[in-house]
Amino acid sequence: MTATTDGSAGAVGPRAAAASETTIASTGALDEAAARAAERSVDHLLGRQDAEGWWKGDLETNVTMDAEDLLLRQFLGILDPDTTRATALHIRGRQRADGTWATFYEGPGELSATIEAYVALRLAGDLPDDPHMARASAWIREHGGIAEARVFTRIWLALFGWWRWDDLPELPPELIFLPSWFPLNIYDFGCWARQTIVPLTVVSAKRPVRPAPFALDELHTDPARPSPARPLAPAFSWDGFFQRADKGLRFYRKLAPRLLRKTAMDVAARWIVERQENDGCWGGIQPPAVYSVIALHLLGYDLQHPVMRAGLESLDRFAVWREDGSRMVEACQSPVWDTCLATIALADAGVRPDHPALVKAVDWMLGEEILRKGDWAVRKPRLQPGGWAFEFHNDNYPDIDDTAEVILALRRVRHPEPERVEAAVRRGARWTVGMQSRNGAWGAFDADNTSRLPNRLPFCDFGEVIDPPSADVTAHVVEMLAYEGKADHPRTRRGIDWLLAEQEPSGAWFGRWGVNYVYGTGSVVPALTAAGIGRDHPAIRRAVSWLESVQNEDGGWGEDLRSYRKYPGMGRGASTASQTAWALIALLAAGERESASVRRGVGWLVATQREDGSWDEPYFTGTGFPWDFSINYHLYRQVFPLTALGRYVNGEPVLHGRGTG
Ligand code: R01
Repeated sequence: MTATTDGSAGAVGPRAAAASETTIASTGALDEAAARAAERSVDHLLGRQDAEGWWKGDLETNVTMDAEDLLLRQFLGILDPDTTRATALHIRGRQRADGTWATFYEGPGELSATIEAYVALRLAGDLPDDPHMARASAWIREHGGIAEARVFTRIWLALFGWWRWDDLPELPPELIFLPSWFPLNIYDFGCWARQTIVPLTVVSAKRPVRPAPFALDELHTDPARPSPARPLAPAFSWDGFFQRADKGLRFYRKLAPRLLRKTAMDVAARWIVERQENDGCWGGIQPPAVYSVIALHLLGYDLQHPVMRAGLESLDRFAVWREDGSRMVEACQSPVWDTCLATIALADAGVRPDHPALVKAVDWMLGEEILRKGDWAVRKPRLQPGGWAFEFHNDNYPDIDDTAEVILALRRVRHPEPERVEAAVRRGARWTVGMQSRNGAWGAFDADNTSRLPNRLPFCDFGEVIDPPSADVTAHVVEMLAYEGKADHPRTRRGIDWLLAEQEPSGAWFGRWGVNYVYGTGSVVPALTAAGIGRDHPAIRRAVSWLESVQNEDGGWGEDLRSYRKYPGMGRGASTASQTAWALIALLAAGERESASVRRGVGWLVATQREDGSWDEPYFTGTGFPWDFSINYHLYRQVFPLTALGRYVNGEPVLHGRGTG
């Protein structure tokens, strides 16, 4: 359990408006104010480094994490009053006036999250007639009730008999037998979905029901008929095909040879146990850990088994206990990502390359290097390991985004053992290049994870389940290779060509792992210019025009998650510190330092900084899955503004390692 280190309340609007008046008086005054703001931000960030050398901000998602944590504990019979009370306090605090819960700040009410939160509060003892509960259940019924919720939600309810297993899509454990060349084998799923689905095949084959402590009739539109039949899609559409396949699998379920099914579940159990991390978790993320614990439990692992004990203890470590007595469950933890971004930001701000804090950060990052193969080797069996994951413990799933940014960070520090750094960078860069997909770009965890079939499964009605190359990850790799002096390498050129082809007609790039076009564009422009694409190249000019066209009146930039849903939302939303910083980082890379747009943006950052050198950011600017799963990374509001201000004050990054630009 960790204590929270930051608050996140409050809006920045009024102060932002004041900014435009004060900052623009003269360039000299703005430059001075920016330098002072950067200094304050450096002090703030240095003060938040852990003694071991890492940084980590809270990773805030939504109340389904908290609700599922309680449901898991209820299912296993280990729910304790303290956890229940503190979790309920957090969930109640996130409910909105209309009775709903959203999956991001100021987002619309979301049916599945609202159902899960409601059920968790009932577990905590809140009554259906309590006003806040009645508001929620009325809203749920108006929106179709449990029948309209996502598959995950209905699985959770089926575990307690609140939903029928028969009314869920089949997910046969025999899936584990499909070889990696066969369509729809588990390696066609993105690693986060793969780790979730394998244990869920066991759960859905076992169909356990543990008696619920109360009924949930109030969440069905019609308690007598809980599952209206849905019409089938045409037979020769993909949806129609998979709907009929699902019916076929129901039939198969009754005939499945006992031994085959048992063997499949044994193989799945071994697959799961082999992937448990040293700290007891799975993949460093909460959902696979939750489902793995349930699956193994159903296969006879009792709660005292070392695998189970370690798994349950790891789940406790996802909880953040806050000063107000509430408890928030993180979906995962971001120490490697936060540490490389903080290192880059401090270096951008002019902190000495041999500053003890930076050397310590590098020491810690070097210790996190992953030197064994993981699931990625299924697609790249001859590639040698060497890379970084996002979390403390996730050796099986290093990712390309973290590896690229860690290398960029390592190169900014003068470490007393340069050969050690050099060797780690070489391994990481070679692994990254080896993970390039056939189209010349990079996904986050795997090469060529591009099959569209997983998305078609009736089971997969939530989130992204594949990991195709994206512009943001590809940009980070291109930027890293450019700083390694490899801008002209044919592999880098293919990445650059892919990026140029991927630019939208508007001039922006899509943001897969950050919200949204501001993140994509903020990632790609600095990469292209680092790789030698001229500042007057049409692609760069179009990106600059687009960024300027979406700048807010107050001088900042903001983009709402609705941009993932409808076109006019592109680049539009209340100004935030991280998104303003991304736009500025791109504009500075494009040579726009002296433009009015940059000065207004810098002015916004200066004016919205708090006394202690930090920024506030209630809005979610991180993306787990576009629209469905959003992340508020609590350190984004500190590291990205510092990089932007640092580059405004000191110019573009200067390397202290071997690489030449
Ligand atoms: C989840 C889930 O909770 C989850 C949690 C974290 C991630 C993926 C990638 C990265 C790394 C970090 C976190 N970088 C590429 C991002 C850099 C900015 C994904 C998912 C929810 C539902 C299901 C995540 Br189903 C499975 C997992």
